[in-house]
Amino acid sequence: MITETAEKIRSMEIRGAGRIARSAAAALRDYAAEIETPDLEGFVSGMERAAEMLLETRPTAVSLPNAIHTVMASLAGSQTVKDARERITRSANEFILGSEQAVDRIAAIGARHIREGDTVLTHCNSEAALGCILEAARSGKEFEVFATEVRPRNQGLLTIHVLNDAGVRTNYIVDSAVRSFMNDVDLVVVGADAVTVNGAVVNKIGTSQIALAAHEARTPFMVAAETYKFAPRTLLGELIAMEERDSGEVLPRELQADLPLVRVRNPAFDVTPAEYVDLIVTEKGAIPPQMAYIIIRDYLGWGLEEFNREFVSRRGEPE
Ligand code: RI2
Repeated sequence: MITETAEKIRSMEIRGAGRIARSAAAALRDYAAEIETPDLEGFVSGMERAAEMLLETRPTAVSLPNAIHTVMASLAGSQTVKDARERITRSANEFILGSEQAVDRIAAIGARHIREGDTVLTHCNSEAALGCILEAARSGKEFEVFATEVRPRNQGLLTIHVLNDAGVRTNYIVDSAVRSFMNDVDLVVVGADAVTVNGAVVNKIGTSQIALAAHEARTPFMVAAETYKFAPRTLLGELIAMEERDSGEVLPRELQADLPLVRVRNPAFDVTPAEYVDLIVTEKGAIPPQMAYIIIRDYLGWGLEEFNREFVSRRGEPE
């Protein structure tokens, strides 16, 4: 079960930062129910191995470690295997429900920023970003969307199907056409895989170019991100690992074989600095990117004490 979910996340059969977080929480819960061991120690080490396996699948979306650590933290203080199992189940279910509610809340808040007659551009296939667009459509507003193709995995195809089914008029463009249309766009809405303490947004490759084009055209750039996509460890100077996927996704390996001097690169994400982001819509409200630390402190529990504890545990006591 764990190996199956891990493989689906790695191969992107399960994808999207929120979805992978929820499916990891569900996999831990289901694994906890099936581990057969009479002693707590065996149970905990089995769960730790499972957590490790899920953590290794994809490195960038912070929602994944945040979900796994939340569920695993519930094991602290458990007395028996039964108790531990119940804690994992409760915590995983709470995470999944909280995540679904967060996406709904973000949709409600984000939709207000889409106005009647607007042209909205989105990139990739973000549940949180699309939620805002779909909610605006549900509320009866008439507007138009530009959706990018999103090479090399073409997640834009998923997006245009959803928009079409929801009755939203949509233009489908190749990634490189963004700047040509930017002057017609009133608002860019994208999701996030991670948000750092200084408000930088990590999202699907191409996002930062779109942000640059939006900045140049003075088009507002809005990010839809649940609080569990904020990365507390960036407080310690930790960088978000950028996934580079198999080059065969960009150019079939057979074709690469004829081009010995060509190295095909396939970074899956990029970083948009805070200065290109106008608004981050979270389930707790919309914030400017400069307020990212408030989310990390107030909702992810990383205040001064936690920072110092973690800092000392890495570097040792100061002299
Ligand atoms: P939600 C996706 O990553 C995209 O980068 C998308 O913008 C982001 O996760 C957030 O998606 P991938 O799994 O959580 O397609 O909003 O690599 O669905």
